[in-house]
Amino acid sequence: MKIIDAKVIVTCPGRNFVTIKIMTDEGLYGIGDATLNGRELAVASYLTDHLIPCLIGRDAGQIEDIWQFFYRGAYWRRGPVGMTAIAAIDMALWDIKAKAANMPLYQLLGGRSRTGVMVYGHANGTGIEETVAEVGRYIDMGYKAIRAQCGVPGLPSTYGVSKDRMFYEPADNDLPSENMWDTAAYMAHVPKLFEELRDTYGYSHHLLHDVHHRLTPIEAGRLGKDLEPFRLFWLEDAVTAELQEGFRLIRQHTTTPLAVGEVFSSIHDCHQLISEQLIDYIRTTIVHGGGITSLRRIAHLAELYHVKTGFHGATDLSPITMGAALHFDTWVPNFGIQEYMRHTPETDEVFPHDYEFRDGYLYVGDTPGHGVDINEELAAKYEYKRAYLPVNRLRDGTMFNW
Ligand code: CS2
Ligand code: MG
Repeated sequence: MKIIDAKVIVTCPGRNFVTIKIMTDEGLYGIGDATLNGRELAVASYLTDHLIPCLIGRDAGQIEDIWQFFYRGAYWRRGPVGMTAIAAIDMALWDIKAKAANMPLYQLLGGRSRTGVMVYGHANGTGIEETVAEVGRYIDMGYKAIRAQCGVPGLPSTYGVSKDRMFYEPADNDLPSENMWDTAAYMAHVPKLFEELRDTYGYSHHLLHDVHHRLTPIEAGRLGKDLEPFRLFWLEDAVTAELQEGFRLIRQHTTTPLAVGEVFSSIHDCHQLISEQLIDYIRTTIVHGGGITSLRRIAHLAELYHVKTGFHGATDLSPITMGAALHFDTWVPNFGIQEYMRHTPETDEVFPHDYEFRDGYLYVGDTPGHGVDINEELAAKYEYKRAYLPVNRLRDGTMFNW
């Protein structure tokens, strides 16, 4: 089966999404997510101007060879833009292969390991009281696992506290908006939130928290220790993770489980973290980690070291990634949990899909492929609109991590 054409579709149903559509000479097509929040057009160009010309004429079934061609052939390896582009092509080729085999993608990967995929939702609020109430709302919606984020006294805004309770879109401006950060205020406040949550709801639900890259390893050790009585499912992105051995320091001080990796783009970004058991969950997901072909390697490495998957699943990853991830989650033996930040109704209209949420779990359908499509006519109605993720500064103006 030959690839005869491919195109990049940029659409903005409330936020920007980039999609590649690959067409074959047997009439089958596949689609892949190429969305990189705040840098969407860089990936669109990487595909249109650099990868697609090399794709036409190739055998659509040679998924691994095409992956190796684009990874090794670039000379300039790794990085979020290139690996997101490779991931998009990889997702589309797996979609085609599963359609050609007339089976849902999870069957092609190795069949079902579980009936449903446990997900976690995002409860947030400006203060502890509102956040506690939001967690209660998610419990009432049937979630077994809930991430809790709340505002910090004295800070005008903070990561994870959205204007719209159901959807969280951090890329909020035509140029980067500037947030302010205060580590001491944050570290003093977070344990109070989880103490209140456990006092209110007990220990029957998993609670998660995302630090969003803002501590040093010793600060993360302190926070992890302070949170131990509240038994978190995980503490996410406690530190920026370029220094993988920095997690040794965190591990020395706390048994709170650690998750990291949504910003990683290859197995090399997490090899030491996994092989030294410095983390418990790897968050790297299909769209930014090089596709299904690459994530299979990461999941198999993780399996050797008791590390489980915990895919990133934010609103700014398209429903195509969510669909492909759910097929992967349904198969992968060392599954941990799947993030599920719902998409807006207009996004779901552009990307019709067969997965559905029931009582705290997502369930894939049995449509051949990854079960997600794109309505090109509708997509064309939503023009790209430049949007940046915020930046963060400390109170004294020092540039910091958002
Ligand atoms: C977050 C994301 O979902 C998460 O865990 O870290 O909201 C992240 O901030 C966005 O995906 C960035 O675009
Ligand atoms: Mg995160």
